[in-house]
Amino acid sequence: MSVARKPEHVYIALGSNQGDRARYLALARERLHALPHTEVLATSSIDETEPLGPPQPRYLNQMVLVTTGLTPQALLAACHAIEREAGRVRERRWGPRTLDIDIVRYGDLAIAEADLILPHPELPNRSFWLRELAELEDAQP
Ligand code: A4P
Ligand code: MG
Repeated sequence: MSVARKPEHVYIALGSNQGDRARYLALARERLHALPHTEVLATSSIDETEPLGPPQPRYLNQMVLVTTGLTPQALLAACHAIEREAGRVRERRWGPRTLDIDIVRYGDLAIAEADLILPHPELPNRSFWLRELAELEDAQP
């Protein structure tokens, strides 16, 4: 994993709508905290939300604030590895999943690469993300 940056504050969105949803969110929080040069600083409360996209079970959503020295690409790869550990099978876009981890904001970075767009383009459209983000920002000293 490449470490090429001074630590940045990163907001990461967790979502689950299959299996033991709360346990998958807990697994994600634990694994993120265990990543090198990474610490979970704060966690939002958990929302139960109506599914966006095709009909599917309701989601549990939660946002976490981490500080990390990992590059955005290294962090994305780590998030995908945690999703795999949760047994996620990629079937269709916006379909049901045991665990989804999206990087919402990485410091002030704005990039649009093939596999990583920051800030996450859906942020303005997801009321639960906006609520969770505001909760974490309010909690900052
Ligand atoms: N990717 C690009 N930018 C990012 C980023 N900032 N963070 C790429 C994470 N990934 C990013 O994602 C597809 C690709 O997006 C990744 O390989 C990565 O390179 P994916 O997780 O494989 O597929 P996906 O999750 O099905 O698609 P996408 O576009 O990530 O969908 P979302 O936004 O994750 O939506 N309803 C409720 N209520 N709550 C939810 O959390 N989530 C979804 C999935 C649908 N409906 C929902 C919820
Ligand atoms: Mg995703």
